[in-house]
Amino acid sequence: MPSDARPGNRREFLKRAGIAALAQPILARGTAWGEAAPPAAIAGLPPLKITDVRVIVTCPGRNYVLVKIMTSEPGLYGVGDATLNGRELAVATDLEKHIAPLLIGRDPEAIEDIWQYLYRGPYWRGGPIQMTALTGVDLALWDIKGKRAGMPVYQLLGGRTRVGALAYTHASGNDFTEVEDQVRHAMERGFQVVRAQVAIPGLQGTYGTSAKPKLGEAAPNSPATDLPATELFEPGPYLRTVPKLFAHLRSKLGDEVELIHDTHERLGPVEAARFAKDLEPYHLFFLEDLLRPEYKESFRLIRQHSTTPLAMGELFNTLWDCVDLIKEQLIDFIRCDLGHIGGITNARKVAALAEAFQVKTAWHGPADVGPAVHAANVHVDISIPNFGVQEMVFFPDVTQEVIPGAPEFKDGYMIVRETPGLGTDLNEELAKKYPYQRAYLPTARRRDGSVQDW
Ligand code: KDG
Ligand code: MG
Repeated sequence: MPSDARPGNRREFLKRAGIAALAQPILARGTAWGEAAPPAAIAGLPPLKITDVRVIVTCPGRNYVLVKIMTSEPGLYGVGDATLNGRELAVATDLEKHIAPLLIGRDPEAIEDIWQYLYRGPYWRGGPIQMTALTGVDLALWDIKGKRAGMPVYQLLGGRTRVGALAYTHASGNDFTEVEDQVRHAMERGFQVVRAQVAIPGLQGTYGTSAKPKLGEAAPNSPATDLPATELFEPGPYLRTVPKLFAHLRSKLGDEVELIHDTHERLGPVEAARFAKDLEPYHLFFLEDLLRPEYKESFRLIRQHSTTPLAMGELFNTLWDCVDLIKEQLIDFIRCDLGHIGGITNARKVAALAEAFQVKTAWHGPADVGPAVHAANVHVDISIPNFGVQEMVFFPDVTQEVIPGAPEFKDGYMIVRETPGLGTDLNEELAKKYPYQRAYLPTARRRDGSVQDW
């Protein structure tokens, strides 16, 4: 029976609203005129209400935004992550000033209803800032639900489909030998899948490598402060260098290790098609994010020319961003960021859509989303049928002290904690010792000074 259909609650609500004559089921949902939905009694447990929403911004190693949702049950709270790299304070303000007041008094068990209310309710929907804020709330609510049920979240999603989530890590270097050494190192640690990036000769700073623009080499509008560094990108040297890297890696490491490369949305359609074709002989696990997210239709051209498996999606914010690429089978892996697409609630829908079209998941898992997102990734990974691979990071000790409970890496797989909820937490007192520090992602330009996607 739907929670709010219970005779007692419904009568009380209608009486309060003074609209007994309009006693239609739709009004009994309780959200009309700003009323919070009446809390439900579930399996003998008393009704639950959200009593407080705390937003914590902290920098244990790097900036993270956390959402802590308190409930009317003593000691029961959930923690979500709402970190958006370089725009942390915009998300924190959205949560504090606009979203928190809407949540007080609501039933935290009604996750889908709250999700819909926060997504469609404000009319001006979507975008990375609002969708990251929504993720923070969504993850905290799933955490509460799991804790209340006494189960890890993956159990609530249908239970296990696999023992762990096949994980990949990053290898990079200033030259091919350095990258090769790092791939070997990752393989020794147990990784079966490794992403490989190399510095491009002649360019200042290369995405995914430690090659940074040298001081004094940065563009004049990029002073050496905590403002963004400027990198230089040219497609020619990039397109010539990367296939040679993979030729080197295959000749030195053989065929068994699975290799990934991230283009970071930098190429035009013909360049991308040629690049995917040039990489074909090296049998990549996938080639990631070839094009800007605005140009999804150009994936048709790439598909016509190459059998290199394609992955796309870390900049997507909605289910609808994914629809065309999936239903036309233009990609092989959908790699949304659970932290920026509205959390577990939306990821499940993306995964189900992908399942229908033979597309697998490869959720984004960088260091700039916090442990709660990484935990959410793995809860979804191990409960869906069409999981592909999971990007992961090893969080530094300081991050793990402030935000404990990130999933663990074991023999090539991510293993989620068996504790109720997401398995992650927040040490609020310790978090205060690490205040926010302004930081930006780098930006990029072409040789002629024009803006290039970073
Ligand atoms: O904030 C930007 C990073 O999340 C992104 O550069 C990482 O592309 C990335 C990846 O695949 O991990
Ligand atoms: Mg990427």
